[in-house]
Amino acid sequence: CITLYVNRPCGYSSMAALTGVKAYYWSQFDIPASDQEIVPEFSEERVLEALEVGFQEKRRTASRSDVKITDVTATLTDPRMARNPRAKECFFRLEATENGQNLTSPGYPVAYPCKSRCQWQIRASENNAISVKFHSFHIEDDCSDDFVSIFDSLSPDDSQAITQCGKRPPSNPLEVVSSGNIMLINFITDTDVSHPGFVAEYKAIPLMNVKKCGEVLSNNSGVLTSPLHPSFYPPAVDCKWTIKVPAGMKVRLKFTTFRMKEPGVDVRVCHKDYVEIMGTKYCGEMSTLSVTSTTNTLDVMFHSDESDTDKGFRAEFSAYDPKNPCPSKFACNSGICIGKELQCDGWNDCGDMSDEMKCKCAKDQFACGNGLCKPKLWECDSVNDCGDWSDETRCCEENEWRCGDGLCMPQDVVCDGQRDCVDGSDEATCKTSTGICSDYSFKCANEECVNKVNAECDRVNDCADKSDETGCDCGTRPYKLNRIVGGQNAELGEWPWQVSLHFLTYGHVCGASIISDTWLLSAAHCFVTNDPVNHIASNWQTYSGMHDQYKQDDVQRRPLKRIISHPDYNRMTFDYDIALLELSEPLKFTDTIRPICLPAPSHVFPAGMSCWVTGWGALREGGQKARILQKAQVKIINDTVCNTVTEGQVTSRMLCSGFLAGGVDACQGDSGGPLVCFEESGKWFQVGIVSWGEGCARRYKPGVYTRLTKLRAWIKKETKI
Ligand code: 4AZ
Repeated sequence: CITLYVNRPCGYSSMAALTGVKAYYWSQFDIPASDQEIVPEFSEERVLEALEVGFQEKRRTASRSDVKITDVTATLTDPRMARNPRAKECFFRLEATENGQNLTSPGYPVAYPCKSRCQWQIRASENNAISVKFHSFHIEDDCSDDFVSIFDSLSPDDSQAITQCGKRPPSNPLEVVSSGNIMLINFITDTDVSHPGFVAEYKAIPLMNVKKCGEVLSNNSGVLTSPLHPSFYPPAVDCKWTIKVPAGMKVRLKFTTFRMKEPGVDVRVCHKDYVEIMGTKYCGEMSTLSVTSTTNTLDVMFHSDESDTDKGFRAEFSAYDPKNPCPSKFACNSGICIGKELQCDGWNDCGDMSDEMKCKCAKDQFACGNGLCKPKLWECDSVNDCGDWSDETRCCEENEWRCGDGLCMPQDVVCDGQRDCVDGSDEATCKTSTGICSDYSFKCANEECVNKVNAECDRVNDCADKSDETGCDCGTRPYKLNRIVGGQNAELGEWPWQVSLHFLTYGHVCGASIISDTWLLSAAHCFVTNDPVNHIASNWQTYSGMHDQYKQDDVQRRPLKRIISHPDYNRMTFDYDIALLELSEPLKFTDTIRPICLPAPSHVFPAGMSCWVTGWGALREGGQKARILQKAQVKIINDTVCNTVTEGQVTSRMLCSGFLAGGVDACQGDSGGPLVCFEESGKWFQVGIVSWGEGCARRYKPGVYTRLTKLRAWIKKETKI
């Protein structure tokens, strides 16, 4: 059988007719799967029939003729919704008032029961909306097992639902607002695994505040935001702002936050929630969005439908003179102004590439097939810098294979069971070929060799003794996180292996990463200096689970017991810039404290791969250290290019990562911290340790990192990890 609900036949019972009260009624029908096609024909007549039975059973004086149905919607629904919430004493009728009150899932914070359904019906008085903020939310990760559905209605109509599962960090709580004075929350549970559940605060807020949005703005500059921003915007809202600047001027609008993401929405169409400007609809998540008007007025429309909502947007507008839009600067088509020197430099500074169009390529630049100019150095570096691969095509002869480091090899080296390219790219996409052992094979504990790239901790048993999948409780982060949250602040729990190292009274000095409950990894140059006090373990404190340098909630502080700097560390060249730190007492792993995976010596991180560097280091060269943990996305740079730009200063224990164009990099104070990459197998691996660089974020001066694959054996020898 399939289960069917008749959703929201908003009927008028005889009582309702007298008092003018609107009733929400929903009914469940089981229909044999073979009769599915009758669902669309589900009629008012059928609903009335079902109601009649109810009237008779309850011996009410009312009859079906007293009921007036105004709307019937019928949808197939999850059969688990049919569980009776009352049976488990899990049914609540709540009255939201202006003072916040809490609702909690049963069994919170220990564990909620399995195979149950709970329901909270929330009502507020007229002219109010209901706001619900989940202060803590941790249920099963898989929404097909357990989920919370929140409805902007009193009946579980899927078209008006927000469905959530998993775990959310306190820095990114789920917040929902109704469009009227009713809301329904359903909680379905199936798994046997225990999870704590949730606590949410619900309250009534004046509907006027919820619906208030849009106005005529006639200042020369200002800000506009989606309703209730930075909280989630309410469903079913339409707003319009008209920005009007003096005649002859134009409007520039720059979004500093933009998050209107909904599952199943094509961002090219935006058929659900969107912002519409000059006939274009915008939705999804964007880090850079700027628009300019064609006249002195600009209309901004905002629309949210009945289902999922999000944080919305914040945008700054300003008037500008179209005759001179960017005094002494370059005017991008996107409306922003950038320094003149950034034009035609191979780097997309405008965000819409307009600074890189119609350029005459200089002598040291490569002319891409699509008209862009890129530095010659970027040609054949395995990164698609032009966007059309034209900088990466004419690099080897036709019958040759090009390795990730740019070297050309005969085609037959591909998948011959041996790594001919230094980075293993010739074997990267081949099926496993066991047996043959080379420097680049993964070596199982029983000495067997696996010639599959990145075989360790990829959730597949490649070694007969399964040693490639042992010690793999690492490189995962428990919280559900958003990718871009504006700025580069990390979210709480996003990098649970990051550690802050404090020295004597100096505060944060270096970063480190957690590799086990008693060992951290950092850079030797943090400890081996002119002053021997730096190498005394008791002068250091380690802070794990830290996010904000000024806050210590849920932070675990551990003094150091021992510092092991690499014996070959060279203070002149920074070669072997690695140190192991033993903690005086083991860490207790939590949601915000977890180890990172270490790569096997054979692990391949190909050039061009996007990875992340994190730390509380300086926000720019010579600048102040960050208070909130920072994250930056950087690319692994090809070794030949790395060697060229560092004028031969890199050794095989080093690798470059960043952007040759500059702009994103590690800086002073990030040293010792991790450079991590996410592998398709679902785990994060540490590829490098922040080591050195010429300044920070300078052009052609990427960050240099200690290459962990080369030092993996030393780590194992010292720690047994
Ligand atoms: C430092 O002084 C440092 N741009 C760390 C990283 C980089 C530069 C300096 C890379 O700790």
